[in-house]
Order: sequence, then structure tokens, then C-alpha cells
Amino acid sequence: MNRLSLETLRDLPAAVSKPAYDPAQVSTGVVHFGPGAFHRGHQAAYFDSVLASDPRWGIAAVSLRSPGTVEALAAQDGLYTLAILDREPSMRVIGAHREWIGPGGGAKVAALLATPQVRIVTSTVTEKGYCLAGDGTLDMSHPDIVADLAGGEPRSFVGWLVQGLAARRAAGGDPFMVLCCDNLSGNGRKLRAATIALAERRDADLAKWIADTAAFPDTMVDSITPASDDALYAQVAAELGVEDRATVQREAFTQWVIGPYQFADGPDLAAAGATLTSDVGGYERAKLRILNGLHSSLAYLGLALGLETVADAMGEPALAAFAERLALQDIVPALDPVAGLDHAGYTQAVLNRFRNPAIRHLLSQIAWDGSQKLPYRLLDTTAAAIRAGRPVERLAVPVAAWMHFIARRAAEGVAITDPLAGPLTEAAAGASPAQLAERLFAFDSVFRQEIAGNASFRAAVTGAVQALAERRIETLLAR
Ligand code: CS2
Repeated sequence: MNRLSLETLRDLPAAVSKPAYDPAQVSTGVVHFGPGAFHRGHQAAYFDSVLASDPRWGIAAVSLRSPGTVEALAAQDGLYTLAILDREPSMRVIGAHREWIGPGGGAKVAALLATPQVRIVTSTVTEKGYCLAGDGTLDMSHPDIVADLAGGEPRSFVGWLVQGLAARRAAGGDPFMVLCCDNLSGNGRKLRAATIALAERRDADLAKWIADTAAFPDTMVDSITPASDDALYAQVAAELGVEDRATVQREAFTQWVIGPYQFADGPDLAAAGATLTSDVGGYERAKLRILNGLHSSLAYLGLALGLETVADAMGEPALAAFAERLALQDIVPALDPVAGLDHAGYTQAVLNRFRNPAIRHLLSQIAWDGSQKLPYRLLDTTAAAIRAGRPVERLAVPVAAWMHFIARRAAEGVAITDPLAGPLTEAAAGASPAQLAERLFAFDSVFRQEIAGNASFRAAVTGAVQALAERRIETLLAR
């Protein structure tokens, strides 16, 4: 079967929507680090819409550690299909990527970051890709940061930002704007502080220049984008009549909320559907704690029940009802009101999205990197509940389910995906339920003192870990 390409694009069925611009006319204005499924399903679609009227915002996709996506894009002239799988499915070919750089392409990345026409750097490098410590500041002892401090070609994303900004300053140019598109609270603020902290080690004037001139707006990103799988490749090939190895699937819903920034003559992201607001923090907290908090809860509890996907978990009445109570009675009360956002309505909309039967979103995928995700997703809510004197028994359940997940994987000898996989597995191996809770509470990058030191929460988690070990999960879901 032929591959999707500029050549085969012309013959695609009429029902498939195609770029509303000539890809040959597009220039590179954005460098993106981490062109995984989420980027291709989310930001790239916004820039693809912008390109219809402004050809300056083509994307250079940078993936210096894994070649897969870049090779697939290269074989397809940068084109891929966004399969929107929802109540009304549709297929859209995206042509926003005009350059793609894989392992060994560091010199090219450095050159692009120094190019004045490149005015935006975006990132989806996952939570762990920012090399932050438990308190959200740059972890100076992280191996990639240690390597970057020693000089040479950057290893970390933050290292690339510092190098790129240094080159622009040296040339007397303007900084690029940085848009962090990962699920961290205060993502722009944290990345800005990390970049300045690393720059300071190199050159205090550079750090000051970055602080004074470079914009790092906070963003909230949202669209459920499961990893591409064989079923998707087959479905897209059947609908397009050509093979597409870079295709991605996502739900119809998509949201990109971007905090205030000054950026003359930039891309009109608002016209492409993004929301520009002064209260991105309110949206971000609601999304991280409600959507992502429930996602992680469903993942660890659903896996304990032997379920496979988010939709399966929502099909389990006791689990779905537990998730709804957790959101409405524990998570929402810990959120400050946000103008224009009804938290209860948002919760129902999220639960409805989770029921989307057209999407197979694996719980095991969401379970990745729990040590990085739990603090923003569930433990910020827990800290707020502790401070306000609200009960924490229900919040303890998903946290215990995470511990139980690690213990089960350790017992089965199956590796987990997590930057702390080694130490977590070691702590969990052979532990009794009480020891398991005790040992995992000692991971202070996950559990800050306010939480680890709270006797009620510790007792509730320990009891729930015990109940999970004894397969008394229904009693927990009844909470
Ligand atoms: C999910 C997110 O994998 C995960 O941890 O919770 O990727 C989630 O699907 C997105 O944040 C939705 O916008």
C-alpha cells in the first residue's frame, strides 16, 4: 500500500479534510520538542488552522532521543492524519510540520533556535522531561542537568532553551516565546524559573535578559489522545486508501488555554480556537485535579479490578459513582471559583468524555509516571483538604491504589514506567501493606511533609492499602 505523502494527498477521498494551504509555501516559525501523539493531536492542529491564513508558523519537530515519529514524518513529507474518534468520527490530514529532526540532529536544532524567524518554542516532553525537583524548581542534581552544567550539546530541554536564548542574545535579537504544553500546574512559570536558574549558572547577565524579555505564559492543554495502535493504523489505512505510520487519534473535544503574554505580530491562536485568559491558573487547576485526578484514580483502581480502558472503568457502576463523588465532594470543594467555569458542570462533561466508546484509552498508559503525576493530580487537593479540615478518607483511596499498583507489579516482576521505577519497586518488593504505605510515604518528591506528616491521611491510606491487598475493593469504592 502507498504511504501518505504530498503526492498521494491529492487522491485522498473527499471526506478526508486536507491542509487548507500549500505546504510548500510554509516557513518554520515554531520549534517543538517532543512530537508525540499529544502534540500531533493538539497543538499541531491549532497551528495547522493558523497556517490557512498565515504561512509563517510551520513547525520543526524535534525528537533527539527517539527516531520513530521523525522517521514516519520524513517518509510522509511531514503529513499525518488526525483521526477524531468520537460520536461523529472524522479524518483530517495535518501538514504543519515542515521540518523534522531526530537523534544526531543537535546542530540543526541549535541553528533553528538561533533563527530570528523561529519565534516560538513549544514542548510536550512529559512531566519528567523538565527535570524538576519535588518543590517544582530545577533539580540541579538531575543527571541531564549535571551534564548540561558541564557544557557541550544540551541533554535537557531546559538546556536547549538556555542555549537557544543565549544565541539570540549574542546576536542582538529577540528571545523566542516558550509555550509549555505539559500537565504541570503553573507550567510556564515553573519552566521560566528553571530556565533562569540554569542560565544563572552560566552567565548572570543572560539570566537577567531572559527574566526581563522572554515570555513563558502558563497554558492548560486538554484533549484525550491515546497512544496510536494497530487498530488505528488499520482504520486510517482503510479510510484513506494509503498507509499512515504517523497518524494519531483523539476525541473531538480540544482545549488550549493560554495565559496573558505580549507578543507582537504572533500567530492568531485565538482565531484557531485557543482561549486567551488572565486566569489560566483556574482552568489549569480544574483540569489537572478533576480530569487528570480522575484519570489517575480510574487507572489505578481500574487496574486493581482487572479492567483495561477508561471506558471500561466508567462502565463499572461502583467505580464510576466513586469517581463522581471524589470529584464533586473532594476535588471541587478544594478549587477556588473561576469566572466562566462551572466546576460541577465541567465534572459531568469530563465524565461524559471518559465514556466515549470510540476511544480505547488504556489505563496502563495513564498509570505511567505516577510519581510525577500524583502531586499535581491528587495531592494538591489532599493538601487543601487537610488545611481546610475536610475529610481525606476518599482521597486516600486512589493514592493507596497507586501504592498497590506498584506492589503488584513488583510482585509480578513487571517493570513500571516511572523515573523512580527502581527505588519504588525496591521499596515495594516483599512489603506488607503497612510497610508499603510507610516506605512509599518516605518518597518526599511525591509526598511533601504537609501530607506525609498528616496522621489521618496516613492512616486512611494504610487502611486502604490493606483493603486492596485483601481484595476488599468494593468497601473502598463505597466511601
Ligand atoms: C492522561 C492525560 O495519560 C495521562 O496521564 O491523564 O494524558 C490526559 O488524557 C490528557 O491530559 C487529557 O488532556
